[in-house]
This record gives sequence, structure tokens and C-alpha cells, in this order.
Amino acid sequence: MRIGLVGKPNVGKSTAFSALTENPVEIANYPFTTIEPNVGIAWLPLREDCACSKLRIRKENEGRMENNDEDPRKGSICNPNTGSCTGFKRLVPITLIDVAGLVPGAHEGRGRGNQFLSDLARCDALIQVVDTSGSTDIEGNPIGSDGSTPIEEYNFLLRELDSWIKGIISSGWQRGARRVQSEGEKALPLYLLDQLTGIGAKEIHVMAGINAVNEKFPDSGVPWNWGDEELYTISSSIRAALFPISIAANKADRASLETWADLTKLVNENGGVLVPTSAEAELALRRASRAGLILHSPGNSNFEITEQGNAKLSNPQRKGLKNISNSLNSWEGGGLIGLLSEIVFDILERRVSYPVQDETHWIDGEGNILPDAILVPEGTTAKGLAYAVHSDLGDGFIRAIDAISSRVIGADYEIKNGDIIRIHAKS
Ligand SMILES: Nc1nc2c(ncn2[C@@H]2O[C@H](COP(=O)(O)OP(=O)(O)OP(=O)(O)O)[C@@H](O)[C@H]2O)c(=O)[nH]1
Ligand SMILES: [Mg+2]
Repeated sequence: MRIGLVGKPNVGKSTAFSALTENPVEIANYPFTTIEPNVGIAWLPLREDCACSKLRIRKENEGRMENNDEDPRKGSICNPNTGSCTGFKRLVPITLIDVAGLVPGAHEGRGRGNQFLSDLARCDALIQVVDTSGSTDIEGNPIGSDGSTPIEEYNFLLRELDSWIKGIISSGWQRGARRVQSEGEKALPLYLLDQLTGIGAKEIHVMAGINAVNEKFPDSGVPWNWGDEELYTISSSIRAALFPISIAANKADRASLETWADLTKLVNENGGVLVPTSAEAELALRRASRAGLILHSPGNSNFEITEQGNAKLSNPQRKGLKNISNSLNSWEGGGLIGLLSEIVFDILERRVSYPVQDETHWIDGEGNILPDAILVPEGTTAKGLAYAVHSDLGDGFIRAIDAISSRVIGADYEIKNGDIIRIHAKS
């Protein structure tokens, strides 16, 4: 799963990236601080308890395990290959890409141009970071007040992305149209796929584009007569299908609540979500937590001061941290992690499942308990899950076992959230 952070320069993309991934990156109050993309992992907590909680209950009921108040893992008994699990909060990896800022006209080469747009290729969704404080203009220059509005930033980003895709489609359009003339209608999606596979487009995305033209311009005629408007419509629908956009209404610490009301409505209509954030505040909590001064879990706006923190933090520092937590508490949506969680589980409809090699003990070949928690799209079948684990396992798929009910399930079984699955395959 890959999610891109986009937006005009100087809005806090890198600050958000750093708060989410704990990677130290360059952050500064001027445009184009970031040029080469930053890539890192954000650890997203699953919404439900890890499946190891079920195993624990079973073991306790069978008298094979006892409660231990001193347990540093607060009850978790799984052995994650990636991420971690404490108190049954299982963390799964999400790849984040923080790219250079985008200015109006980028698709024509302005600012850093659109070369970096290819860094967004194969992202499953985008987070646009917008500046709600009004302290920067549309190109990210600090101007104090009366800067660009969140809606302006959103609209221009959509225009740039649409124009970028339109540029890719248009560049070979005559060639594509000739193919349709000689091979018939089916050549159109094939042409679009050829042009757009590089940015991750699949049949479902290009069909969304073609259908949109047919709906909006029923009299548009044959593709070789399509003009700018048709091509723009195709591009815009493909973009919407390929890159669902949600918004981090950032620098909310310097804005009033109404600032993002209009944009929330617009983003929701387009199938995204908007969450007010203060990347800077979240980064401060993450840093204090990393330094051992506070106990804080990402996504939670409260924290506890540790013994070390009690010894080291000055009164103003304590007050500062408390203010940060108060303001994070005053907004809905759970900040950056809350936004990521909505994107992954609600918009992209990812479900978690735990492949195991032993359906009785829920372990892999080495005895690790529930080592993998894999996110798959809603509707993924048992065979699809096998492919997600390894292509050999998909190719050799024979049957699977639902390790919770011990029932045999077939290739077409649809994976439910939280399923623990043992896959039998020819080796
Ligand atoms: N008040 C406030 N300032 C913030 C917030 N997030 C980031 N900033 C500040 O905004 C400035 C820009 O932050 P960056 O993270 O470098 O922004 P960027 O979008 O990555 O910028 P480019 O890489 O230049 O496109 C820095 O001075 C940050 O400290 C926030 O939530 N509130
Ligand atoms: Mg940056």
C-alpha cells in the first residue's frame, strides 16, 4: 500500500511525513525544500484488536497461560514479521511518499515541473496537504496573511493532475485513434492502458474514463473526432478512479474551524475525507516520545509524562506539550493517523487477514504466532490472498482452511476482516 503526500510548496508535507514515519527530513519555511522524494513507512494501527487476542483467550481458557500485570507487551502474544503489537494494537506498514511541492502550471513545466508526478505513480491514494492558516501564497511563499484558501489549493491540484494525465493521453492520441479506426472500439481501452500502465492504471480505471465521456458527451462520436473537452473528461475520471484524494487541513493550529468547512463538503462529494491536522504539533509529540520524555501512541492526542520527562522538562515545555495535546483534542478525525486510517479502511476498503501455515496453533513454519497481517481489498478471494502472499502459492492453490472455524474453504471464498487462513498449495 502506497500513499502519496501532495500539495503546493511549504504546506507541511514533509512535516507530516516526518510525524508519520519518524524519518528525519528537511523541513523549512520556504518553497521547494523537498526536491527528491522522501519514502518511508508509517505504522498504522488496525482498528480491531490483533487476532492474537483470540488465541490468548483460548490459551487462558485452556489453562495454558496466565495474566501478567508486568507484561511489557500488555497481553499480545503474536510475533510480527513487520511492525509490532502491544496491547493487541497491531501495527501494519503503509509506504508514504513525500514529493516536491506543486505550483499552478506544473504540467507545463512551472516550478519543479511535473517530473515528480511520476513519483506518485502506483500510489493507491493521495493525501493533499493544504494550508488552512492563509500564511502562504499559492506558490508557497510566506506572506503572513491572506494567502491561498484550501479550496483554491484543492481545485488547482485537481487541475494539475488532470492536465498531467491528459498530456500523457494526448501525446499519442492520433495513433490511438487510428488503432480504433482499424481494430474497432476495443482498441480504445487498450490504447489508454498502454499509455497509462506506467502510472498504475488498470482496465477498471480506463473504463471509468471512457464511460464518463459517453455519459457527458453522448454525441461525441468516434474517438478520432474527440477534442480537448472529451480528453479532459477522460483524464479527470481516470484520475479520480486512480488517485482518490483526501485532505490534511494542515496548520489548523493557526486557523479557525470554518476555514475548511466548504472544502470538507467538496472533498466528501468526490469520495474523499478531510481531517484537520497540525503536522508540526504531532511531530513535536513524536519527538518528545522518541526522546523518552512522554508516553504517547501515534493517533492518540493524550500523553503521559515519563519519569525522565518529569526530571528533564521545564515548566514552559510541559505547558507547550499540554497545549499541543489540547488543540489536537479539539479537532475531530484523529489527526494524521486518523486520516490514514480512514483512507486505508474506509476509502480503499482494505481488510486484514492473517495467513498461517498451521491452522491449529496459528503459526508459520518456524513457530511464529500470526507473523503476517496482510491488507487486501474488500472482495479479495482466498485464492487472491494466496497471490498476495506469494505468486507460487496462488498458482498452486488447492484449498484453504478458515483457522477460526476449522472449515475448508474454496478459491472463491471472500476474505472477511480478521480471517486467519491456512492455504494448501501444490509445491
Ligand atoms: N503552524 C504550523 N506550521 C507548520 C505545520 N506543519 C508544518 N509547518 C511549518 O510549515 C513550514 C513548511 O513545512 P514543510 O514540511 O517543509 O513543508 P513542505 O510542504 O514539505 O514544503 P516543500 O518541501 O517546500 O514543498 C515549516 O516551517 C514547518 O515548520 C503546522 O501544522 N502548523
Ligand atoms: Mg517538503
